[in-house]
Amino acid sequence: MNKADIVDVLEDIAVLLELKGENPFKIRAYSTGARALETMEDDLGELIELGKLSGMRGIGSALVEKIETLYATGELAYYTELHASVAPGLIAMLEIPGLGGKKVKKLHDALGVESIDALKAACESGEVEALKGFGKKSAEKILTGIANRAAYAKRYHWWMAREVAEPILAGLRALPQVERAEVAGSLRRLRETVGDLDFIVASADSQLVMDWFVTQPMVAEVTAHGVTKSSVRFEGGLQADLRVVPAEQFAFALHHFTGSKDHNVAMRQRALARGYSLSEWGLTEKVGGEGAKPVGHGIISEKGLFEFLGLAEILPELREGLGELEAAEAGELPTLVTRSDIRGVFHNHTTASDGRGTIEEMAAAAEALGWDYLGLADHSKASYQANGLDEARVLKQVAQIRAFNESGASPVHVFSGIECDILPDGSLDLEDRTLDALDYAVMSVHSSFSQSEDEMTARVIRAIEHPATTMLGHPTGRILLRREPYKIDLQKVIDAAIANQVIIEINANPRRLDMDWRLWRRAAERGLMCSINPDAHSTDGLSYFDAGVNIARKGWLEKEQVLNSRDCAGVVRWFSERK
Ligand code: DGT
Ligand code: CA
Ligand code: CA
Ligand code: ZN
Repeated sequence: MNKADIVDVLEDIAVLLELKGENPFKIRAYSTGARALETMEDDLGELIELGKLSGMRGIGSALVEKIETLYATGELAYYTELHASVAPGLIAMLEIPGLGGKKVKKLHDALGVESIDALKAACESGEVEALKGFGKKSAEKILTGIANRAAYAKRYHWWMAREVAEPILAGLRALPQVERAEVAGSLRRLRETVGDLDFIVASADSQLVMDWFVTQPMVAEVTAHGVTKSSVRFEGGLQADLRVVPAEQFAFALHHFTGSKDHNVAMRQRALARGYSLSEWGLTEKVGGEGAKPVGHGIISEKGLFEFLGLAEILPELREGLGELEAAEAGELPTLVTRSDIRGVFHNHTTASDGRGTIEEMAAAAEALGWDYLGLADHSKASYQANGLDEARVLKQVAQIRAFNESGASPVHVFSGIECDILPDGSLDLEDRTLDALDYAVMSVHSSFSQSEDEMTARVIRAIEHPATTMLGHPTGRILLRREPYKIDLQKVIDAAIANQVIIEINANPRRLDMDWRLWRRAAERGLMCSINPDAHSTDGLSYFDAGVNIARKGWLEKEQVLNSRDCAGVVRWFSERK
């Protein structure tokens, strides 16, 4: 676990202890420790290795071992047990602005409230404002906080949202009364995160579809139950809207609720310019109002709608209001890379570093996916928390992979790679002659995230300019919904990558999706090559390449711009020409 995540855990512990009414000195030890760790300049891994953590100002003796455990394993039994010992409703209350551990404890002790709903009732009945230390203002503030919770609502990784959506969609399609059903919105546009799900159904019996939807076992709360629209919240918090429309409106509703807003605005303007008014209900003559004459009767698909407006069909993932109408009009939409174009993947870990699959297991999983080749890129020694490989272990693995290929045990060709750390000064973690023994190398930043933008940019460009560099790994280090990207001038990085014929990856881990889709179209036009890399740490992790294909498509990438679409010989050629 990295430093920022450990800081979060320590802060969490402090709040939970507060909530339990623990000794203030104990609580302060954790909050002080969190702050000390957060502002610490030194590399945490180095401090731990040198045994210097216990000497750091602000880090008490009780914390040293916990930080070391978190750093090494990402888990801490003390924290897990503490978390489990507090009612979930009280933990939810902590998310309301202005409510910390102390206040939640007070509300719980004095009023017995153990859920947001109970707290809301206590505010409305005047119980909260009567409480010492609260008053009318804070009761009102709590109520607004509760009401705004939807607005601050969490987003979810696309991968997780899809897992929730799929069984619902399958269930809707299986209802005999349902003619057509789709998920619209950001999920269909393949955005990296999703706010809520939007189901669109064509059916003549809307009440029955609604009744089915709101009674699904994974529904935790029904927030609306109408004839044309219902909304629910699933266990885990994700919300979903369902709209049922008559079959003849389906294409228009699907297009409208797929969005994006910017795309819809551009489409409506285009319709207006041609004398039509476009909405989720359909197309009418521009006059508007009740008497407006409907047009475009035979349109039963989105393709039909686009054609009616003189456009080639624009796939949902391109509907972001970023010039897709212009490209569709000019017949210049890209032929997007597809999942079946992928012949293999390059950035994957094995049991040699922090992966859970052996060379043999990973190759078998690649074979099951129908791939021709698999690149293995374990961590290098500077990532010692991930059991990174030193020079000798790299060379040993190269020999193992050669023997595996020569044994003929698998139709999958395994390429020997490495995910080599880019050290803080931009030098590489392994010696040139070690890197030379490999087929390819992915270079990644895993430390000193808090460098200035200039330092980080220079650091990464120095690595790109090294002749052994084949690819740049997760170029911003972001963890979606959790950790911001480190500061880096990606345009300069892209320029350097193009100049040095270095590939930039789309790290397909659904929590990363780094480099961002917004940058790909222009970068690829200028000659940047992409590789879709699942960063798999187990055989299951290989399936993440799907999420990477999504992002490549959102970035307008075609097959030729993605290394993974080449056959084995094509990949060998790419590697050897750049050595
Ligand atoms: P999300 O849920 O935040 O991840 O993003 P979306 O795109 O799924 O947004 P959502 O669920 O609010 O609405 C679904 C689509 O409906 C949206 O992409 C476009 C359309 N839509 C919603 N509200 C408006 C609006 O006020 N104007 C226009 N033109 N379209 C809208
Ligand atoms: Ca949505
Ligand atoms: Ca919605
Ligand atoms: Zn990495």
